[in-house]
Amino acid sequence: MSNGPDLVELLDLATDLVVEAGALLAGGVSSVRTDIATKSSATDMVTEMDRASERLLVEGIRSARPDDGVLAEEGTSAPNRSGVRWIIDPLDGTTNYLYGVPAYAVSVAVEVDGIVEVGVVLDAAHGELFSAVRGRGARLDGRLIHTSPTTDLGKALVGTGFGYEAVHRRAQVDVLSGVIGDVRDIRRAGAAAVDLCWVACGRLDAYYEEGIEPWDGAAGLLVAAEAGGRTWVGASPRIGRTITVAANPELFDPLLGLLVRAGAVSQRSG
Ligand code: LIP
Repeated sequence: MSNGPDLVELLDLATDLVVEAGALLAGGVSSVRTDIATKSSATDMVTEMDRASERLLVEGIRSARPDDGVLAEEGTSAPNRSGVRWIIDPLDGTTNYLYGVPAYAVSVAVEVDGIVEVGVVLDAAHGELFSAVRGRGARLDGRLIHTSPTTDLGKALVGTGFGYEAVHRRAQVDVLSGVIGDVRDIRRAGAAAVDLCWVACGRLDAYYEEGIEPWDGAAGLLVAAEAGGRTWVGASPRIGRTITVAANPELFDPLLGLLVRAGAVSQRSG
């Protein structure tokens, strides 16, 4: 019998904190344009609300579980002395948030011994809470969810996104031009965590994106996988970063094949 942490307790703590952070973000949605800094490029913005949400999440984790590690988008990093590490995006979809586009999320994943066991994503604008515990399915507001039944790539609605650096964006558009003619259509919602949860509940048939960061994808990847999807994070030689792919099981191989053809992936792997 394992002495690992209680995953339901971790899920409950993650859920409480994510909901609190979502309420904090809701309170700041109309006042955020006054304090904007940039990160990797002029298009990569961070607001005081990204930082405030991160503080709230990290303080909550520290007070409940002081020995846990933390990796968070806005720079908090704490060593892991308990085997548990929290991977946090305090506001995924910052650009949407700044413009009032209703697709932004708080994303929290909990890793135990290097494996993500719990994922919680709050689509804060819609108040939709996605969650998953490894081996126990994925849920939207408590109800089990499943990936779409679409079997034909030509009829697939595929989500993607673009990085912040101009050189990467141009390469991503080249890949997109190799994909868009072979699928039903493309969506760019602007928050990778939301995209992955939409694959989980069938609003998207599939999603791929080059260059997202661990905090963007960690929780959503578990939600998508627990909803029956196939997920993969591999190398994207074109931009020297990672590529993240999630799809229902029928579409995963055809999509990966298309991404190989479009030059985003050098060899097939699942
Ligand atoms: C962003 C996303 C978006 C993606 C960007 C970026 P941020 O995260 O989730 O969908 O295309 O590359 O990673 O910066 O808003 O947390």
